[in-house]
Amino acid sequence: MAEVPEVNMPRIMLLGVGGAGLNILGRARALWPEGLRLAAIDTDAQHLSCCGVPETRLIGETVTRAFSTGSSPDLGRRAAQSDASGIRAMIGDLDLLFVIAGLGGGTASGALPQIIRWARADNIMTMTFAVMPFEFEPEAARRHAEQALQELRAASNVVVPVRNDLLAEENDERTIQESLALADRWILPGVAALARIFCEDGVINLDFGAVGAMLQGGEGQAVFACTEVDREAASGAVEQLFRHPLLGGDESIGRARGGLIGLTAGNDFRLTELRSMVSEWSARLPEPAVRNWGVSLNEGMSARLGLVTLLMLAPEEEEEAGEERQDGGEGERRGRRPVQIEMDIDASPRGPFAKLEPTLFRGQNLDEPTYLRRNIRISR
Ligand SMILES: Nc1nc2c(ncn2[C@@H]2O[C@H](COP(=O)(O)OP(=O)(O)OP(=O)(O)O)[C@@H](O)[C@H]2O)c(=O)[nH]1
Ligand SMILES: [Mg+2]
Repeated sequence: MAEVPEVNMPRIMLLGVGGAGLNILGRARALWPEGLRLAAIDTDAQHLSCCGVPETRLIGETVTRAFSTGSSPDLGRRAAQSDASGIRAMIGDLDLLFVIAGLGGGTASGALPQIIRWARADNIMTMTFAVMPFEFEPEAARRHAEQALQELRAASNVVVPVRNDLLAEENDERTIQESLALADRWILPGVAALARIFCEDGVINLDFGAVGAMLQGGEGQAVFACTEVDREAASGAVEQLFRHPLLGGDESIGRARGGLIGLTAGNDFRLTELRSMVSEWSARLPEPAVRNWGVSLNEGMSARLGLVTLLMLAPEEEEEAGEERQDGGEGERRGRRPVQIEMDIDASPRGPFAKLEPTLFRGQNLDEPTYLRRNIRISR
């Protein structure tokens, strides 16, 4: 009789990069599923030493002398490059790398895009949760964050920008640390639930192969939200999830090319409940989005129900481009709208040569501008 191969769970790591990444991972130790490898990378030795994450890696000691980069993405990038082999060895055997980082400082903004590129080169799928700075932070922080986000989008399978402004409550009396901790509470349960559905032996795990295919096809843009309700309020839970500000409303939901939903429930969760929630979620996605779902059962959740959804989005411009897409290169592959607007040029065919004999060559009049002869539209 043929031997049944051992069941392989995907090898997953949750990595915090830079100060915010370390804080977020450290703050919620109780949430992380058993068996999930937790790791942290930073340039700041002191922060690493007290973050409470089991596996830590100090990078760029020769670049920043074990201090932070002082908000310099350039130093962050150099710090990563100076420790390339160590970082690659740390992540090298993974199937999926979840990353949490705050963009806008120097370490994560500079080092993370580089780390993600190495992961991709080693065929590791990546899912990055990128906390974006508050509006009130310095202009340079927001600029560095946007730049890093673009680089991450180009390199990652999935990048979920999580805007701090959307997370923190306004006009309250909390300290900065309390507000950040509160903001983190919006991100953490969702990331933890996703990780659990991938790596715990749940009743119905997400099919890693199917999700992998969906992520591989990703073009970097994604949104994500989670919610938890009383079991009795379960009928409104999917609607509540879709109203979550992090999903960005109907416009962004309408751009979903693929999605997954993960449910966390008690052991007495019924099949009919599951069916109705998955159908309701599924009906909200446009065709022909790929749909994946998984359930994780958990003693402690008998009176509650947790929902997390991740939607992979088509780039914003694509719909506007419609069938006019004609650049045929990288822009087309990634669905960007080609900039192809006709310039308002005086199109008198022969211009100053109008009174002369035409210069004919292989049937073409060379006195006419090439763009007219070949019917080329010139972009502005
Ligand atoms: N939600 C949340 N956001 C944070 C937290 N700490 C920092 N941030 C955000 O993350 C951004 C980047 O800050 P850090 O993570 O400290 O920066 P870094 O990557 O360590 O870079 P350097 O310290 O400059 O080398 C900040 O601009 C904040 O918007 C946190 O604990 N929670
Ligand atoms: Mg730092």
